[in-house]
Amino acid sequence: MMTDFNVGLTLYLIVAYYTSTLTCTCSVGYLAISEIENKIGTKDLLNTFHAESLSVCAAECSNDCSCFGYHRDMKQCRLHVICDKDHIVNAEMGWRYYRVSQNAVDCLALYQSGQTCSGVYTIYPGGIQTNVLCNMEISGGGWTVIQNRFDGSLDFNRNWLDYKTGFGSPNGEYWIGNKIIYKLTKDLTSSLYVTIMLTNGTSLFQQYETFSIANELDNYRLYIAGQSSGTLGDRMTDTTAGDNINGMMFTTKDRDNDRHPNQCASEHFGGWWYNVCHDAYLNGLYGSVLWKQPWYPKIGDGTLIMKTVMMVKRG
Ligand SMILES: [Ca+2]
Ligand SMILES: [Ca+2]
Repeated sequence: MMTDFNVGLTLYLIVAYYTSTLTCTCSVGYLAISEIENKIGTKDLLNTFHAESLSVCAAECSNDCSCFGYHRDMKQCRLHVICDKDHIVNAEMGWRYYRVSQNAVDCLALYQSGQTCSGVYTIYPGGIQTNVLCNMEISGGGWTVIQNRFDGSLDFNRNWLDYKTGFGSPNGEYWIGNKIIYKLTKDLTSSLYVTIMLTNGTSLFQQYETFSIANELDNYRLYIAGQSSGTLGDRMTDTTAGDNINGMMFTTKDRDNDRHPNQCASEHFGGWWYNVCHDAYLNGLYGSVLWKQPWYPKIGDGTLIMKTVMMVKRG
């Protein structure tokens, strides 16, 4: 019999295991600004105080603070609004400056500010605060995960409002929300990276050079262009006229925007950019034969799929 303590301990060990396997040798949220080393300045200085370590100093840099100086020998911390050659001007040995990432628009912005570990982050696409999973490893890193499924614990047979605003959690399965996908991709430079891991362990992918969706007035219409490459093969656009989902509006069980005389979302149990209906579809019934043609003909139904991920990155 397992006691509560043992359950707790087991959970702790699982968490510890995953935490340790996810640990990588990368910076933890601040990037050194090499051009202003060994200098000090009082312009736009917010605060100065004793800090036992660099990370203690960094943790105090929030709100108006975008960067900080730290002196390792004196254990002094200086929080600034701006750290550049115009602000930090007087010579004083031992100071190093670091920029923290704040209000990043997406995972690429985080990656470029030095956040090179995959994990859950807060981003602000179009100013909307959103917690997301960032993949900082695949194909150069900086990918914002917009769809993540791996155990079927989350119901994807949702209505328009759910698909619009998003559902699930970045710590588990989720759909980021069409209004967020619109914000993330509206500059028309984003790529889409699709991963499907099969139940037999095989991992397949497809990358699309340009991926974006319209705003809600145009029902989040899908726009795909440019090159496509990968081991899945392009089945979003390279298929029969009635299965090509490029240019299609989004459809949910309560909002029929597809080209089928009936309703694709009701027949396929999930929201998507249906035509009449599709050969590529990632929001079906997890683990079920009723998830038809997830990536047809390579993947015939949902029983073959362990995991799917969709993620985007600005070009
Ligand atoms: Ca219809
Ligand atoms: Ca089909």
